[in-house]
Amino acid sequence: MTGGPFPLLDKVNSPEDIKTLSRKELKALCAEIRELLIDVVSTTGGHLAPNLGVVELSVALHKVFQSPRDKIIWDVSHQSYVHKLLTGRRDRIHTLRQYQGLSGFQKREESIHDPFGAGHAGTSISAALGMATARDLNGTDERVIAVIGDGSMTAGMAFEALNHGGGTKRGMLVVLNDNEMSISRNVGAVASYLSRILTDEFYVRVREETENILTHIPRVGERMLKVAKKAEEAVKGFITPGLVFEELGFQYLGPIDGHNLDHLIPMLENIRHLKGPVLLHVVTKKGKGYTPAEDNPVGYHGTPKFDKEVGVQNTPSPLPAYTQVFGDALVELAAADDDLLAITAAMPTGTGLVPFSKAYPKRFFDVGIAEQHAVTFAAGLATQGKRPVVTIYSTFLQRAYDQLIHDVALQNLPVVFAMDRAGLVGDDGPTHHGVFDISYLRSIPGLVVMAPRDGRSLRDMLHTATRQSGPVALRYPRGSIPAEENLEGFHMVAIGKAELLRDGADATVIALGTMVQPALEAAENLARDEGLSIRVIDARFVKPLDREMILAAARETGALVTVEENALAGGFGSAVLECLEEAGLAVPVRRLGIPDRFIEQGPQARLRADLGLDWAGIAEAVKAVAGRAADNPLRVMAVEA
Ligand SMILES: Cc1ncc(C[n+]2csc(CCOP(=O)(O)OP(=O)(O)O)c2C)c(N)n1
Repeated sequence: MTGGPFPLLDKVNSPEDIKTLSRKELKALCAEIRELLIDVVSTTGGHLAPNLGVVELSVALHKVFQSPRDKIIWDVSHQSYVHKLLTGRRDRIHTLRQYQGLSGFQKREESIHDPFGAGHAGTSISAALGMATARDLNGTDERVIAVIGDGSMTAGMAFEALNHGGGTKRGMLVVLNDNEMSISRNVGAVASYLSRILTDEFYVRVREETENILTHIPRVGERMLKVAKKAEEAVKGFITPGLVFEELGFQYLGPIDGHNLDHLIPMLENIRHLKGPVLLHVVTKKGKGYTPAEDNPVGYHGTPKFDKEVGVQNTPSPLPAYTQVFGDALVELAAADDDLLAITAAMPTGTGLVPFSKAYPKRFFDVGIAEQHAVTFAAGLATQGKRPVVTIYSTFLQRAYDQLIHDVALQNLPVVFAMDRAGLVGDDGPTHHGVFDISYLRSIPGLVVMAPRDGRSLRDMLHTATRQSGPVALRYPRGSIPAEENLEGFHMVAIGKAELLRDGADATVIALGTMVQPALEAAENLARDEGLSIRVIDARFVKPLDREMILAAARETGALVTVEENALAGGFGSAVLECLEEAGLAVPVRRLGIPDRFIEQGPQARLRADLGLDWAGIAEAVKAVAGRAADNPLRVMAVEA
């Protein structure tokens, strides 16, 4: 790694080490941290812009509070890299998001300074309130701090927690890190409200005066602060910028400049002594200090490796990503169907909806980080004859499980769930792997669940999904389609029909989605190297299952291997076993998929290989069952018949 030197950072092994640094040294430390962040993330990839935005805030929090005794909880925690640097993880920072390296998020197993793990948004205030409540029950006096971005503040859970916290009056600090951005520009009424606080001329004046009052009194006790607060209220009259939070029972302070240590530190020192719930509104700039990131905060929210001198380059990959194939297909389908709508929960870029949002702005809805609302909003639209496509990462749809069952499926509403990032996602790790959706969807009556094996089938499945009279979910992975394909036109796919891709007599591999390609390669290799004749079926549907083709394969080849990029518990292979059991067929079956544990971070190919989800792993499993198939009386009967 280049860059540096980092004379101050080199001496920081724990938050204690920054307590003695002068304000001047702390500012120099911030500059070193910025340089190191750019260095590291340019080689590892990761959430650069959010972290550059919280350098001073992280330093100020650790200067003032006593971690790990005091609990600092970062919402989502994609912006916890600076916190990691200050809490003894500097020597491993180059392993960030790498296989067996530091997580890109807070993680309890990783450090005593990480009191709560995350990856999904909107959980920090609830967790903080839980800790504050436990503290009060225990009769101890540690502080609890939740740092939440304005984007994550659009999550319903954040408001549920504010509502509860404001009512309980327990001591906790919520730092609202407001950079006016979610991943994309933040949306909704709260975003407009916060933005009014920042830009309205009156509020700007108030802010300046508030900052003066609150940051220029030397270390004050609560009584002094109350006086200051009174003065502040007098300045503001009836209109206080944080009225909404005040009404929810939080003492609102700010907004203050989150890049100014001379304001941040005294402010935190003062409010440390306050009792009850406090919300400090801090204003920061995403990407602060690195021009390419300041200019393109969306691109640098989460970035692949890049050349730090020139910034991120968009090197077109030879094959399009599934996300892009989906986004393009949706735009095409929308041209022929005025009722087709697209909904995202704060992920227009990640889900490939930007072209749709440009082509059909009135039919595109970014609802904020509000997956539950997204699903029921879609249900409402569907009752009125609209065709909503909820475009969502598999892992985030977990948030809306009851909405899926209670609001969509139970009423048999034609909502399409386009689930991106299904399967192992790679460097984001266990919080983001989309490996549960088959299990959690398969038990819902009336829901069609399918998975394309390539770009062509993704287009056809999407087209088919938008023409059903009930709910449909389709899952597709992170990454590129497997080969160059003809991506023109659309064809209907027969619901519940699998596809026979290769005939064979010694055993059958029934694969789904991403696993079809390696299954074909396994069959190819087994034919060449072992002389085995392996049947390969693309299941296409998890529900309804093509029982006919599966039972025929069991009878005719005598042994089955199922392969899926989903939890084995309750997954596709389980569905096949149930199908055999219902038919009274007993044949050797091997199920390949995700075992009953959380899967670490790492390159997708590596993780798949470790789990036997590549052609070699499939071939192994096939060899193990094919031998047993030969002795299976069922198969003998089938062959004789
Ligand atoms: C439940 C959930 N939905 C979506 C995401 C994807 N996501 C990660 S960070 C982020 C934006 C967060 O914005 P904000 O809280 O303002 O933090 P910033 O990056 O701007 O500092 C989103 C939408 C997520 N992590 N969790």
